[in-house]
Amino acid sequence: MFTLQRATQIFPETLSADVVPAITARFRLLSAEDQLALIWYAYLEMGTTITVAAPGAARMQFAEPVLNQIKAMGAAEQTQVMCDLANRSDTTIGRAYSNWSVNIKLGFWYQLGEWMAAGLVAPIPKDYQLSANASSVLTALKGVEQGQQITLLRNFVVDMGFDPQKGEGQRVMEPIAAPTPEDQRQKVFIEGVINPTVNSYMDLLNANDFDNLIGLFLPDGALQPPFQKPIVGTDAILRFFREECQNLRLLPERGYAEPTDGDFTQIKVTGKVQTPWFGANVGMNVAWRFLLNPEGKIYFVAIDLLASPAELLKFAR
Ligand code: 45D
Repeated sequence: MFTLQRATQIFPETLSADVVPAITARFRLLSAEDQLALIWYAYLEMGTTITVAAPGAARMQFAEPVLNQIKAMGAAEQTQVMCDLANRSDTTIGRAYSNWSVNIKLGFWYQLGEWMAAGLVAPIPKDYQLSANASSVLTALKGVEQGQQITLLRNFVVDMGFDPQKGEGQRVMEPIAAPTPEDQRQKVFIEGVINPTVNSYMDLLNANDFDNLIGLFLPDGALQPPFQKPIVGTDAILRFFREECQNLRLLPERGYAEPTDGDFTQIKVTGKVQTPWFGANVGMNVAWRFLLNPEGKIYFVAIDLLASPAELLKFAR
């Protein structure tokens, strides 16, 4: 029978973007000053081809007190706060930051970036010289696909701050928007796959209908986001959906299904995902690897960020 460990290994030929954890590991070894400057240069350069959507007020309200506190500081103190975040130092702001959901963290940095550009918050010094290692990490980052670049930036932002509980606490998250009304929902079509669970999964996630979406999972089911450990159990998965999956756009293209041990079914689907931060500007190439029990409930699903567009078409037998 399937254990979670075995489930994670279905469709072993799927090549995920290993450059992302590799570049992230090299980034972590850099000094805080280098980290901030590198992100700044990468962010500026990306801004010439894609624009990030300004976060709405509902998202920003939680970061606002800290943002205003930083804006009121002198330049040296502002730089110190940003370095402390990058260093994961134990500070009041570092602790507040670590309790925010991913999207609040991104919104916080979005605002700081705007203020740095406007001269309201200490910018990266004009004559700042990246170390040789930092330059090489920046070159590596510029060389990967756009979907991989934004994943890297997101990783960098998620890793900052000081979390004494290592993510075990109750996170502050933005309010949950109402699901899309039934009559405005669109249905996906997946070439090669006719499976009601998989289609419902895509359609319900696209409609922000997390309460019905979670009903597709077995109570001890698991979901594995890109480069993360599986999230196990419906309580934890539902929380993850509410916290990180609002307004995603799933654009599955094709796939195939086959029976496997114990009357389970394994289904691999490839396609694109868009994040509300960049909209249709960036399509991330992903694979979904589903393992369904004989009743069609989800025991396991992994989402992989693919190494290259060629992976979209690869279905080995
Ligand atoms: O340090 O089926 C400055 C799941 C300089 C769910 C800055 C999914 C200083 C199930 C520039 C100011 C979620 C798994 C910093 C599917 C400094 C499911 C600012 C997949 C930090 C399909 C930097 C979803 C800034 C996926 C503002 C794959 C950076 C979603 C902003 C992927 C970066 C979403 C932003 C991604 C990055 C979003 C906004 C990768 C956003 C990335």
